[in-house]
Amino acid sequence: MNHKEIDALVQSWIVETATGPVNKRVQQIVVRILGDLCKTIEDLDISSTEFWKGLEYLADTGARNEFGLLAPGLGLERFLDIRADEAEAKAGLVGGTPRTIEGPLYVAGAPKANGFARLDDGTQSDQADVLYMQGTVYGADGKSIPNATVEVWHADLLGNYSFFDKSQSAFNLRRTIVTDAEGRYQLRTIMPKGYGCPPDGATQQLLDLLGRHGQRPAHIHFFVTANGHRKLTTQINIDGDKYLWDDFAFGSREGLVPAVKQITDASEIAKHNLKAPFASIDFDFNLYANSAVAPSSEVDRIRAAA
Ligand code: MBD
Ligand code: FE
Repeated sequence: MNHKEIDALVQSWIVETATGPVNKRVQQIVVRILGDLCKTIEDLDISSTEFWKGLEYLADTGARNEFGLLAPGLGLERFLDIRADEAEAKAGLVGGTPRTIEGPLYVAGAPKANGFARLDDGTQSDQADVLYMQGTVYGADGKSIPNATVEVWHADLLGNYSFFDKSQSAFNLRRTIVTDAEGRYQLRTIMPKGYGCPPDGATQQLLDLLGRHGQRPAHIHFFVTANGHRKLTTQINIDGDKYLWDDFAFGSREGLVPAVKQITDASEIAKHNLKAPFASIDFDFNLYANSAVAPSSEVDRIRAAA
């Protein structure tokens, strides 16, 4: 069959059969994806067995709730970011802190703190390096923003996230920090480790067939929100990680790899209520003002909440 014949068939199945109200956007998308799929089946001579194995794979991915992991693993979440960057640039929004993927592991409702929060519950303190991270949230006018919200979440030493890992305490390594009068935030936590896809999961199963690994470098996630400004979804990476520029989810970006300083000065150690040297990261967030022309920076997707 040629592509024109396939298009005609898809029209006959999806468009010409409509007898009730049509959601034109859904119809447009279904016709396009169905047509592209039929063309793929034709061009690659996909067998019936291959087709059903593919459907079974998608069903398994859904049953394991892994579509949120497969999407970044295939580059799709990065693709949405590239398009969002392009739309912002077109709207004249440039120079802010780069966005990067949200990933599937955010949980709404983390405890709120003013100015400062300790993220870790102390369980892994024996094995972990202490990390302090601090900075200022700036608006489009270059002025710091008091009462901005910095939501932060990251993995533990095993690469696991609380809530999804039921062995961790509630909201371990998750907080919502409200900036102080100078627009500053500060957090104390444990230095995170990288994440690996569940080895027996659907995402890793496909990655194996593609000869790819399922590892992410150590990173810390942020949502930064403030009145009058666009929501920023981003991460920082921990410099020196073996997977820093080899992230299976394509989340690493220039501008999101701050220096990690080792603080060894005795008075600094004492000031932070510590007894040993610790790591420190300075990182500011630069937001864009709300824009009437750029697409919304709020992404409506189902997120866990606790
Ligand atoms: C993560 O921690 C993550 O951030 C992404 C994008 C995918 C899987 C695990
Ligand atoms: Fe993550």
